[in-house]
Amino acid sequence: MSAPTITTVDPDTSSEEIGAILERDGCIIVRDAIDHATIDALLGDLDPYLQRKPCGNGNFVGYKTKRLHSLFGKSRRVQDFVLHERVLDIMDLTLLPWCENYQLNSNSITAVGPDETPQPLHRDDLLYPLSHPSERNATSTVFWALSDFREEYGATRIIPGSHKWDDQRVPCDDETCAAVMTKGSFCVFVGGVYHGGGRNLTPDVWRIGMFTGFCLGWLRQEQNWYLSVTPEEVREMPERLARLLGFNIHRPFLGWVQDFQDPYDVIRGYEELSSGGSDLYAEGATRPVPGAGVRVA
Ligand SMILES: O=C(O)CCC(=O)C(=O)O
Ligand SMILES: [Fe+2]
Repeated sequence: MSAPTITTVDPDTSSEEIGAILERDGCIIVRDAIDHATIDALLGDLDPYLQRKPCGNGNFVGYKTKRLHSLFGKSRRVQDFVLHERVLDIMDLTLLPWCENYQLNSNSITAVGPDETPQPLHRDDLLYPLSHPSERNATSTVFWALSDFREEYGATRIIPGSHKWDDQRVPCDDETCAAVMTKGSFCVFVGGVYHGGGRNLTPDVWRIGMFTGFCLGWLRQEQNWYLSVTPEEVREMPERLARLLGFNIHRPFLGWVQDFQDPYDVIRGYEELSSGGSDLYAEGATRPVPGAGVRVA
């Protein structure tokens, strides 16, 4: 059997081609998708926090790995990665068939330090009690290389095609391949794909990655953004970002405030637009919303 590989494409590759690769492998690398100046600006903002941050203390989070969360308050550059046009195109492909809108699930730095041991192989959709294989993806993770990802630096290991495995099959290390990619590239893997951080064999190189994970719009998000960003920050950020964080409604009835209002309207102070409640969403509850893929028989 030939060794598995992760297909790498240029950022201008067509969505059709990317979609076909993702359907087959559940993962893909898009090379050189963001410029180094943007990455360096991000890392410059985050560096004081990363310096202070202790390493983890567990098999999954690592012992020589630093994880940094709640990044929106730490750098305005984060949004360039979350709202990256190609990233959102790919989320449209991997999540939009099963929801009306998807949302940000998690957004963290994982900086794998010298001498770190491999993270256990896992599926990111382990958050939810799902069986595999599934006709739909619950999550889709984008993993940005903020430094060069080489195998010996601890590049993420991935098992292409493992989104099609059932829950009995146990992943083995020799089935993985390293997501080798240059700084500025990103790797995408859907929720059912087994992966894990790699072993860092170097005495002095930190492998720095940032995941921007997304999930279906009708699932609970992994990170609670409502307490991670302030209302003032939400008012100042682009509407698309606010909606991705969950200041949004998923029809027919998820996430409304007060009189069935859209939380984005409420946080922007549009309370006076309240209609006093309406049957608009109630009607949606008795029939499927076109395109939403929600079964409400
Ligand atoms: O750091 C990595 O390479 C992968 C991290 C990861 O998969 C996770 O924490 O869920
Ligand atoms: Fe993961």
